[in-house]
Amino acid sequence: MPQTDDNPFHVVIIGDASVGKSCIFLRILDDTNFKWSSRPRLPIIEEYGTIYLNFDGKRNRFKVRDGGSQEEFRRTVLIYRYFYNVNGILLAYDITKRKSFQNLTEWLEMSKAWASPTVEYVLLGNWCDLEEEREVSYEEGREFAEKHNLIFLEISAKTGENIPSAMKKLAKKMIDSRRRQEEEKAQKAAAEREKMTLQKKSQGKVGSLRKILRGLSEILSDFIFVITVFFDAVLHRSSYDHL
Ligand SMILES: Nc1nc2c(ncn2[C@@H]2O[C@H](COP(=O)(O)OP(=O)(O)OP(=O)(O)O)[C@@H](O)[C@H]2O)c(=O)[nH]1
Ligand SMILES: [Mg+2]
Repeated sequence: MPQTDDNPFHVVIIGDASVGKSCIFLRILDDTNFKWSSRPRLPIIEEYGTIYLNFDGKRNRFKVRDGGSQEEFRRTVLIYRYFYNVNGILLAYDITKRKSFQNLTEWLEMSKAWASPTVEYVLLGNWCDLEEEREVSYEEGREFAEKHNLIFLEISAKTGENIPSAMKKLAKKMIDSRRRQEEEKAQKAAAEREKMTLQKKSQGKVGSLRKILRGLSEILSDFIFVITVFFDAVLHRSSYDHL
């Protein structure tokens, strides 16, 4: 079995009420055993689940959270809890409800305000099984995603279409982003180490120059002392000679 990465990735699913967040969440956790029901899911306030996905011979752990109905927190500072420590965001709207698409800008702004600047996104146009009730075209979703640099997929929590693929795409982005951050950190640390070594070396050079100067000044003062004694002796002798 591949080695498991100890450091999990945190993912949160956000979007307007009833866009299908809880269904998407349950499908991500266990797509094969997911039981479809047309009844609304119980409003989950905050629910966590863990999944494992393998990439490049490594088993990666993902802690996924159903963002729940954040209405009561949305305009309060408590919203920070939804984005705290989050590496990836699944931002969902309902293609049969234009309002949920229009609210994406607000969700994006809110998440950017509270989440880490390195957070990765996948935009999900849910309910794509209901083509006849579509209010938001695929093109509109794609344009929004392109404008905000997000990966975009239309999905259906009912049929399961594209949901595992959406999670895999987000996972890959988060893994690449973490790798980049670790590489940048390692490069910074190496540059810092090099700077310290250079500083030590130049301090060493200045130190040995100081030692040489100190030695020279000692020799010079010894020399002056000898000269002074010599002339002193010569002068004294000439004054004794007088007597
Ligand atoms: N046809 C269809 N119905 C869906 C889809 N996704 C969700 N639904 C329906 O929408 C209802 C609400 O879905 P939830 O997953 O509870 O939505 P939510 O975003 O979690 O809602 P809140 O937690 O109340 O904000 C479900 O019971 C389904 O009946 C979908 O892709 N297609
Ligand atoms: Mg829900």
